[in-house]
Amino acid sequence: YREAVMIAEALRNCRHLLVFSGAGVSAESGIATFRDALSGLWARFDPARLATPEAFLADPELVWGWYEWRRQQVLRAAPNAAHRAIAELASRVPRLTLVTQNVDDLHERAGSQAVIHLHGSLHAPCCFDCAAPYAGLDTELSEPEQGRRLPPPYCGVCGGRVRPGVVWFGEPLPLATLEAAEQAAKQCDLMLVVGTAGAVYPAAGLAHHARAAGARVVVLNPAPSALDEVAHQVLTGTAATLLPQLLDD
Ligand code: BV8
Repeated sequence: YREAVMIAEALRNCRHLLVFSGAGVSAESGIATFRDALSGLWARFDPARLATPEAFLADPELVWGWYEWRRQQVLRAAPNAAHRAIAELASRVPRLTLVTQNVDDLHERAGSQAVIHLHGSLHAPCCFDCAAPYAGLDTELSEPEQGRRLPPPYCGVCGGRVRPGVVWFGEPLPLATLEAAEQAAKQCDLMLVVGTAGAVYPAAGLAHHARAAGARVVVLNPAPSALDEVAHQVLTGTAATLLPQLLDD
């Protein structure tokens, strides 16, 4: 508890707060994180192998079905207390930058603005060949619980296959997005690392940049993470429990 009081104190005095979120923030909205076993049709796949351009080219229907099943989960989910607390924090500090690794829109639906999505979004599909945005996704999905293969739609501009608007393993992050995140990491004086295993780069590198630039780095996670070693403080607990507490102190 003393730890939380120390952080509440740091929050009151901070100029620029950087919040860096991972799949753990959406866990309490019922959205499975990468490390939770995949279910149904994809149970036997390794997500890091499925979230690649190679997997999509090898079997577009398997991969597109997986993303549509995940998009349905997001459409059916609601932001939780962690998303709401992060949105509320923006009115408690002079400046807040929110950088997320998540591909859902729960931060936005909780009221956060100008969210930096390092790994893209489930809601922004584009053409695999010409990158033209695809606007034809249904918002009413009826994917079976155990999932199914689905042929991806075709691009209206070039006829290529539509892909999810996410950054796959082996693909570069959008440069401007990454630069904006790295800028915030270097300028912030307090960084909250919430709900991420911190295993994926270059995203996880933001905590190292913030620490090197003199910011106070605090990890919030129920389990040990790869970023505990770069943190000044580690708060053990779930995001939906810990973040609202920071607002109360
Ligand atoms: C690139 C979109 C180069 C897709 C995602 C060896 C060493 C270092 C790096 C590499 C390496 N080999 C390869 C690489 C590079 C690779 C990488 O980092 N691999 C890792 C696995 C080692 N990175 C890349 O490929 C990146 N690109 O490097 O390009 C390049 C440059 C130029 C030209 C060409 C190429 C691209 C990485 C982006 C991948 N896309 N997402 C999709 O979503 O399908 S990453 C994806 O997995 C998620 O976005 C998330 O960030 C990540 C991990 O998922 P999870 O584990 O579920 O989430 P998280 O890590 O957040 O863990 C859950 C956490 O929540 C846990 O800690 C848990 O304790 C906690 N938790 C659970 N419940 C709660 C909770 N916390 C709070 N409250 C709770 N209730």
